[in-house]
Order: sequence, then C-alpha cells, then structure tokens
Amino acid sequence: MEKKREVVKKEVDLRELTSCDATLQMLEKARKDGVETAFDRAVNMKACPIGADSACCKHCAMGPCRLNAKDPYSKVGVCGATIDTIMSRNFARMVAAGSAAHTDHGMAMLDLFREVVNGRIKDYDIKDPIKLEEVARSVGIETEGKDIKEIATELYNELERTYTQVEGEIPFAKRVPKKTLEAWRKHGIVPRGSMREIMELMHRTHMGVDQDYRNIIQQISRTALADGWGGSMVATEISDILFGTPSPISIEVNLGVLKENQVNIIIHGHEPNLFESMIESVNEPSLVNAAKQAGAAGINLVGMCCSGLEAFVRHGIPHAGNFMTTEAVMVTGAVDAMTVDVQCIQQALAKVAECYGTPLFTTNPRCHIEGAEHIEFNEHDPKACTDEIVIRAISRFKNRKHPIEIPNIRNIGVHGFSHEYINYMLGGTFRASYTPLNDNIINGRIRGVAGVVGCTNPRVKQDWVHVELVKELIKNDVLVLQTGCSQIALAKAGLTTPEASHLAGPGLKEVCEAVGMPPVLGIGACVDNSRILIAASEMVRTGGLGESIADLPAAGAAPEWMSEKAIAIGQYFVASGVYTVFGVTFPIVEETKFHKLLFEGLEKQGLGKWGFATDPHEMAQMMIAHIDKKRKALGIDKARERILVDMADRRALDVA
Ligand code: SF4
Ligand code: MSK
Repeated sequence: MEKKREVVKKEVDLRELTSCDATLQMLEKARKDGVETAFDRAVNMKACPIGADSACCKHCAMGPCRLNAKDPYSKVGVCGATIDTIMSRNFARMVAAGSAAHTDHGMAMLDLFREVVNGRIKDYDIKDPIKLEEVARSVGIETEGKDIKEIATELYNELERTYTQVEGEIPFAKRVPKKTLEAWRKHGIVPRGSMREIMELMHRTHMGVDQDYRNIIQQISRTALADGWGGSMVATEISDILFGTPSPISIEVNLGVLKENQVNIIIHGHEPNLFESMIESVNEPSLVNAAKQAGAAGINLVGMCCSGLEAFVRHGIPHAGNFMTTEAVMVTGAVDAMTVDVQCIQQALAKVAECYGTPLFTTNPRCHIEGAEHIEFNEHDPKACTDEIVIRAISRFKNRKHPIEIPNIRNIGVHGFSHEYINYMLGGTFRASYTPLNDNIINGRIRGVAGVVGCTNPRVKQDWVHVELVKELIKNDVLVLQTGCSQIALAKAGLTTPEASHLAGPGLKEVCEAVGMPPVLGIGACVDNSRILIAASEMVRTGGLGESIADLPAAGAAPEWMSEKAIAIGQYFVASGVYTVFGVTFPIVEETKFHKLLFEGLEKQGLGKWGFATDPHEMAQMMIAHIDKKRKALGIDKARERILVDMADRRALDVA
C-alpha cells in the first residue's frame, strides 16, 4: 500500500519563492486549496548535503561510500576511490545523461526527417529548403544541380554519422573554428559518434575502470561536445528544415494567456513534432465545431517550457510559463488538457492534475507517468493522438467542475532570433554578415556577448536570478542571447522588447536603437544552445576577435539550473572555450584537484572554464571581468575606454 506522504510543515512567505506574480497568485491559491507543489517540497526537504557536494558513490555493492566534503582527502571509498575519482565519475554521469537526452531528441528529429524524405511520412514536409541547402553545404555536400530530395538524402546519410559513427570526426566539426578544433585534436576530444562517446563514458565510470580525474575529464568533454556540436545541433538544424527557421515575432507570455471561455490545451516538453500536429488538430473544422457545441468560444492552444519555445517563434502561439510554472498553470482550474512528451516533466504534475480534474496525457514511448493517461504519438499517423487529446479536452471543458482563477497578467516579448536572422538583421538581406556585430564589439559600443540560459529551480527565487543578472549585463553594454526557460523569465520581466533598450548601457542602447532589436535576444529552446555555438563560430570567422572561441569577449551562465542537460550544456560550452558560470549549487567540493581542473586547469589547455556564484550581481561582475580580460588580450580595451570617457554616455549609464 502506498505510504501517506508527510504533510507540509514549514510555511514561508510565498513572495520569497518566486518573482513571477502570476505564479505567486497560483501558489497562494494552491495553498488555500491544500495542494502541494515543488516549491513546498523544496522548502521542506533540504538538499542532501553529501549529494550536493557529490561526495558519495554508489557504483558498486561494496558501498555506497560516503566521503567527508569538509576534509575531502581524509577518507577513500571501500575500493580506495578518492574524492576526485568519485566526483569526476558523478559529474561524468550527469554529462552522459544530459547529452543522451539531447542526442535522443536529435535522433528522433533525424528519424522523422528520414521518413519524410523517403515519402513514408506525409503529414510533415521540408518547410525551409534554403536552410536545407545551407546545412548541406556546411558539411561539405555539393548542392549545385541537385534536387531537394537528393540533397536531403545525402544530408540524412551524413548526419546519421553524428550518432552512429565509431571512428572519425562528427560532420559539424567542419563548423568549428580552426584553432578551437586544433585544441580539441591536441587533447583527443573531437567527438566520434555520440552513441560511442556516451557508451565509453559510462564504461569508464564503472567501478574499477578510469580512476584518474585528469583522464576522465577528457571523455567528459568529448561526450559533451558530441552533444553540443552533434546531438543538439542536429536537433536544431533538422527542426528548422522541417518546421521552419525562426524569425522575430511578438508573442504573449504568462498565465494570462489562458482563456476562461475556451478549451485550453497545454503542450509541455521538448520535441516540436507533437506541437506541430496539435496545431493542425486545433484548427480542424470538425473539432472547432465540437468545441463550440460544447459552449466554448474556441480552442486555445498554449505552450510551456521548451515545447512552447519551439512553437511560439514558428507560429506565434502564446506561452504560459517556464519550468517552475508547470504545476501552477493547472492550479488555475482552466487547463482542459496537459499534454507532455519528454524532459522536464515533473512527476508531481499527475497529482496536481488530479486535484483540478485536468487530464494529463503522456504521448512519447520514452515517458510514461503513473497516474497519467498514455496516448501514444506516432509520426506516421500523428493526428490520431492529437485529435483524441482535443476531443478529451473538449469533454473536460463541458464538464468543468472546479472554480477557475486565471491571473490577469500577460506580457509581450519579441523572440525568434535564430543565427540566420541575426545575420540578416545586422548585415541586411544582400550583405548578411556578422561584421556589424564584430565592429561594434571592436569599437566598444558592445562590450561583449553573454549567453544566459537554462532552467528555473525552486531552491532559488523563481526568475529573480535570471532577471537581475541580465539587467546587470545589459546595463554594462553586454548583449545577451537567451535560450530555454531563462528567456521566458526575461519576457515576463519585459526585457525582450526593443523598448527595453532604455535599460541598456549607452553603447548597447545605441546599437539596439539603430537596428531596432531588443538588448536581450531569445534564440530558442534549451536544445538550441547550438545556435549560440554557431553564432560564436561565425564571430571568429568574421574576424577581428581572435582565432578561437576562447578568444572572444564572451561568457555564459545558467543561473537557476536544475537538470543534467544543463551540466552537459555547461561542459560543452566550457570545452568550446567559453567561461560558464552556474548558480544555485555546484556539485563538486571546492579546493579539490577536480574542482581546480574545472575552474582553472581547462582554461590553461586552451579551452574555457567553469565559474560559480549564487548572487546575480556577483555573477555579472565575474562575467564582465572575463569579457574585459578578453578585450585586453585582443587589444580592443582602449576603444572601450574612449567610449567610456564620453560624459554624455556616463550620464546615460548612471540614469540606467
Ligand atoms: Fe565505494 Fe568504490 Fe564501490 Fe564507489 S566503486 S561504491 S567508492 S567501493
Ligand atoms: S525546459 S532543461 S527546465 S531550460 Fe528545456 Fe527549461 Fe531547463 Fe528544462
């Protein structure tokens, strides 16, 4: 029999848990309704201190072994494993799991692409043939004189190597700047196929295999790069080819996008194919009629998390919120179907859904949830699943029993700045180029570029760290690129519109006003961090900012991270040459040899390095100091000093 869970004991002021007013309103309602959320559980269940430091190992039955994080070299495991071995193996397995998630997602997109190209799937098509040709050329495929099907077939065969190849370099290694690639070759970390890299990493971290953290890090980096420049990059490129390459669009976000008088259907997860099919289903005249006959004014399709990010930039579909709002959205009582596929789906959704009579549907064979109903999504007949979910949502609408409270909060953001669009935006259609961006970095108007990405986490105040960090960066003339749940935090804070340029420093403001762009560019879902890698490579190729990604005045951050995917992303940025700062917690004991390797040693090898801070202002200062260090090394620090001595600029900076 299932044991009754401990009731929530500690109650904290809910305003300390989130800076999202709509989520706050729903947390207050949940408390009144007696419904528990992850915020409550995080307050009442302290993170395990030994696990938080990664000072334990359960890789064999001689253990589990627990070391002392306060005196890390005082003990070893039963087998003699040291703290550095134990932590590096644990870190490795996080990277393996995160990389596997992105890679399996990418492979699913590639499977779909193959079936579309072969004509066995007719419900999807190639929407962006120009991108198809560009991607094909980027991996060395000759496109001249070939038709779309020929090019697509060759591209499929080439990209399949990203996953299955046992020897050689992955196809997108051709996109890596020469000096960065040389550093990878020197350290033996150019990925083969991701299946091989993940398999080898799992083997090496088995009991009694690799027990030197300096050797384990090599395979950690190789696996992470197989994700960033492989699994993730294929997912992004194939999604663009099949569903269209995003370009900027103005979008409504926040819980106020739900509509009381309509059938509300939420899609939450990561893979765009489910969402694309659901768009067809909610526009099916017979289903729209059925909704009307049930008394609804229509069917309101809404995205959440990264599924939402995939769809809103391609179709302008509203977005209800990021990861830590996925329980809160159902507390409104207005959700008639919560539909999920893979990744970042909390098991607790089943319980919250039950409390509010919302049907929760899992759709992907990889992700079933006890308490949810599974309606399998099959790309060969996608509408069988999505039509059925719409029918079920209409039925729930007709039989709504729970009172409805929808926070009246909606924000507007402009998102969809793909690498291709940034190119056109800066250089124009006929001179598409990163030259204006590089020029503005060289002349100091833009101090540098930061990628601020990742999850939200109930162990920190939701959205607050993201928003404070980004405000501080743009105030200091750092252009911010965003993916994942982070950009929804910034959209809710109103920073993803061109009008937000008044919060930017004088140099960045001038550039934003000239181009008409926001100082914070939302570029995609968490799998689309590969777009940042492509943009960074393009900046190197354009010239004037060094020869490798490590030379760029750039930095990255995941201030509220929670998932293993985030660690994989962090590691592929570090291995690509980027200084990457994480917040919340870092699963490595400070002052150990493995910590020193991650936070200092990798940079000395010509790669990037990790950083850690919980305070967003400290995080921003660390990133800005790194950007300034790179500017100095490039000899472009003087240009920025000239800009800063301008008094008008100083006054503007003070006002901001
Ligand atoms: Fe303990 Fe070593 Fe087994 Fe890990 S592998 S549980 S450290 S004995
Ligand atoms: S959904 S991995 S919570 S960004 Fe991609 Fe958001 Fe992080 Fe999941």
